[in-house]
Amino acid sequence: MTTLKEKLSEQIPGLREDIRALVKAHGDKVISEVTVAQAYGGMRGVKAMICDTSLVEPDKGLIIRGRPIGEIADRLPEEIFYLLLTGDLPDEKSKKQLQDDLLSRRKVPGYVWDVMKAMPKDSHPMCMFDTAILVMERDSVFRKRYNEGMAKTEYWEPALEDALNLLAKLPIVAGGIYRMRFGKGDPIVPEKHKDWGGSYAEALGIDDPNGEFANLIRLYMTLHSDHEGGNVSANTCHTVGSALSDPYYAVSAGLNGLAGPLHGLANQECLKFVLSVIEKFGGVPTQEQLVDYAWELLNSGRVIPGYGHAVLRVTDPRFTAFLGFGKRVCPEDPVFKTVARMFDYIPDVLKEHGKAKDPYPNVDAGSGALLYHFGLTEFDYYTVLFGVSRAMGMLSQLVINRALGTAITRPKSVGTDWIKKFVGAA
Ligand code: NMX
Ligand code: MLT
Repeated sequence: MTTLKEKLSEQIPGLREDIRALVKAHGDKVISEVTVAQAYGGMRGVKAMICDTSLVEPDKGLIIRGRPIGEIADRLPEEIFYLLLTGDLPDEKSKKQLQDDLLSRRKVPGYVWDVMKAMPKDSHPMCMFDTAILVMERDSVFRKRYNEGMAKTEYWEPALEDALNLLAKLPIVAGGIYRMRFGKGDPIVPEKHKDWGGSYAEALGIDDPNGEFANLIRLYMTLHSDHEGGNVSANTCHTVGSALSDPYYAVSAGLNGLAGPLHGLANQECLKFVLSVIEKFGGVPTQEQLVDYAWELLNSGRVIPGYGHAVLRVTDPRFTAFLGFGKRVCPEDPVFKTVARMFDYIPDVLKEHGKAKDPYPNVDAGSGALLYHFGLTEFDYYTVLFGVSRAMGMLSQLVINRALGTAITRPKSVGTDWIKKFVGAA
């Protein structure tokens, strides 16, 4: 049995030396160049940051520490967290130790609930979630130790403490926000499930007679855990953390980015779209109805939520995993059937439209239909689920960055006048 901390303590000196030697020997090699279009276009494709937890291959999708997500989708999310951090899946004893550790840290301070109750009743659940994380910042071990004075080589240890404390509390906080915001009752302290994902399912308080809802939440947590370093939430978290702002500040900041409709909020937008289609046509739409409606949306200058990706050029394997779950658990559900039908026809519409570089579904295209099937119908909440899971990726990247002494992020910006002069434009 090796605890996360023991394993990291063993690995970190070697990793530091490895990178030091790599930069010393090859620091002047060019790995990327930037065109004017990329500078104006969200830096798409520019290789200018390091992330060792996972990689997104355009033709394969998410690969966590060398393992394609489709091959590890049945693993518990806490196993994935261990994998993200260390590069290995935990053995049974190490997994149990991590689960027990998280259980022992999960008590949510009472002031969090006071703040949540004081927020306007129509606050977006993501705003509540990000705020809850931010108010817990007062408990940051990293900030306390930094103020006391610690060596750079020690940064990762309190960062890991914060990561474990935060991760342990997130399912309870997020479950409580769901219940509070949508009038479901007081927050629940889970008793039945001892694993992290199962505890979250229980904290939501959704009726789960055969355990499939808990299975869905476990799968959801595993699939959304990480997506390399350049996506908006990870990149934001990375930048904020690089200033040595503690993990509470950094994760809350990253999640504010996840709350945008082009990023994590696409899951709520997608279900809204699916439901609007069903309402418009009085049931699961035919191919013709679906295609016409998609064109109507595109012609009015709107995006089809859940489709397209900045990196992927194939069907997102995370979508495929959700589709497989739906086929097994609720193949006849009209909302799920509509999602599956969209998958049959929307890619061709987007290809014909010709704008989106990736006409295929991403992770957000199918997840909402499954949550809806189990009675989690308040789709304003869906991005919080994404956020609880993505905290695993952001936190593991943060801990590794503090261990490796990653520099403060500070790229150079230039103005449009500079670009014009540079390219010789009039
Ligand atoms: N529907 C309609 N148009 C689209 C779509 C789509 N699903 N995807 C891309 N386009 C358009 C895009 O708006 C852009 O138009 P314009 O030239 O007028 O600005 C053009 O196609 C080229 O964009 P791409 O280079 O293909 O995409 P980009 O890398 O800029 O953006 C997304 C990627 C994911 C932001 C984009 O595909 C999108 O807006 N998708 C819908 C929202 C969504 O599902 N987001 C979730 C992403 C996953 N996540 O969980 O974060
Ligand atoms: C993600 O999971 O973060 C999204 O697919 C967006 C991205 O990778 O850019």
